[in-house]
Amino acid sequence: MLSQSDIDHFQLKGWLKVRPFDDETVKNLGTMIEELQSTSEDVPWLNHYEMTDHGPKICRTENFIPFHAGLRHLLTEGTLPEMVGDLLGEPVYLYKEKVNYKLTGGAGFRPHQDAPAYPFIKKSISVMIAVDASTEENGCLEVCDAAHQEILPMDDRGCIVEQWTLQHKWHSVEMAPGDVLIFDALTPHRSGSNNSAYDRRALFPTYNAQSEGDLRTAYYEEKMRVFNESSHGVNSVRLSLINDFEGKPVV
Ligand SMILES: O=C(O)CCC(=O)C(=O)O
Repeated sequence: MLSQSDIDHFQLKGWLKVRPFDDETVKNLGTMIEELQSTSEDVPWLNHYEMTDHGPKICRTENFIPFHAGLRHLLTEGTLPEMVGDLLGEPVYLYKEKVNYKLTGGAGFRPHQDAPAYPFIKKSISVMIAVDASTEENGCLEVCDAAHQEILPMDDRGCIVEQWTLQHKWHSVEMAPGDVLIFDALTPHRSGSNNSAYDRRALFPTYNAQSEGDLRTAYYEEKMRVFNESSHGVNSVRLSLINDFEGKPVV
């Protein structure tokens, strides 16, 4: 499915942008994300909210594949897990899944690697599937090339220390709806806030090697255990086991 030059690009740079889906699949993706977004009351999955200059907004939905057959199919069968398996060198399990909405006025994410936020696994790969166009103006992802060999020095939020961030070159990865960015859990990335009039919704599944086990349930149990025991403080919205999100809480 991926060419050798795709695999070489991923191994060298720590990320790869591809466009594997037909128009129908991209259209269905938009419809499925609308379904998640518009069901806000009494949902069996996990929704998170942030306060923006335009009022409270949903910022993330996660742990939804047990309840949505279409998204379960997209994330666990066929193209996506096969491509990620080609890059990881063996078949993969879905480790976790989330939608980051970044609606107009939504906040960005500090420079970080995903690996410190992912217990139980040594190696994982995340995927960003653009639902809306993702641009510099509405807070697209920015990455550092070829810096995915090790865990980098972190601050007390679990984010990459400022000194490293300032000394390395970051570049934007703009995406059209349906574009797919695959990146190593050690690839440094960050994103700005959405300063445009257009939402920037994206679906992010993360996969681990099957040889490490099927750990999705264990991941969400651990995440909820930690969330119930501690917080990032009253001024933060807690989305992750690290404190990378810059959004303000809804009070
Ligand atoms: O959605 C974004 O802009 C960045 C997402 C991200 O880095 C994360 O959720 O860890």
